[in-house]
Amino acid sequence: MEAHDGMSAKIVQEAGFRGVWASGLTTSAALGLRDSNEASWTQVLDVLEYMADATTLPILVDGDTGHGNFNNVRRFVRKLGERGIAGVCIEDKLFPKTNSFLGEAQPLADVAEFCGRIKAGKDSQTDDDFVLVARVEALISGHSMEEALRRAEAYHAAGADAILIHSKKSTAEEIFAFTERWGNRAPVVIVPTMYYSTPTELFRQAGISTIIWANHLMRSSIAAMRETAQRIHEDESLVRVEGSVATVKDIFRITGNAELEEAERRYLPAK
Ligand code: SPV
Ligand code: MG
Repeated sequence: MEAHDGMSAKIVQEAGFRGVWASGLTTSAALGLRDSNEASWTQVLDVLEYMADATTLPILVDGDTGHGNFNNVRRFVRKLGERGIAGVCIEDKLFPKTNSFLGEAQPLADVAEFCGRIKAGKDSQTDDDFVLVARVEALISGHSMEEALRRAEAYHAAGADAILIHSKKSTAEEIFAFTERWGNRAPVVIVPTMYYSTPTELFRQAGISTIIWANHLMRSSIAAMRETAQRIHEDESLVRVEGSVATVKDIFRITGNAELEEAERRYLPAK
């Protein structure tokens, strides 16, 4: 489940999910930026540090294109390791990236060059359990299923732990066509933002390993924040919003004030 800061990471954990997707789109959006590598990779790391502190869940980071070539991937993966991040997903496009749902026929990375990014990432992990997911953009960019499979195979051979096959179709047909021919050679990850009406059970039956619900906490917070701001602006009063927003007490609870009170009893001199 998507998160974009410490608070949303906590909410993902509270809801019972088993992992956090640190989305590039929504982490950028939370900073008021476009999903075009406008935030520097160190600014992304800073956000990830807050997220990692906020949750005990594994975090899969959207590493975009890896922020450059193999050398940038190496450094990025090392720094993720220092922050206890569980894995990274890199996509076979060029820096600076453009969100997959914008425009048509975005240029793809050369396969051999992208395999170098994958190998460099895997060689730089500091924890044996660190996961590198290789994201295939061939279908999104208008290439054939053969090209998607050729790329997935090459990325798997280069050491990717899983393949994210991305699609912007409104049905999951091409996802199922891919999984049928891929045959679970490596775990498959999907992002059903556009083909959201397909029942999850069908993805399970197709052997898909992981589903990323990629942006829905950001989108729900935009809707909620917009409504609250408009109401307060119109009414010049809090009366209409008080019943529908989270309480201040809830903020104290989520951010762990009870722990701080307990620590104060342990560490501050008794009065
Ligand atoms: C993201 O959440 O930033 C993703 C998924 O990469 S998508 O927006 O579908 O490209
Ligand atoms: Mg992204």
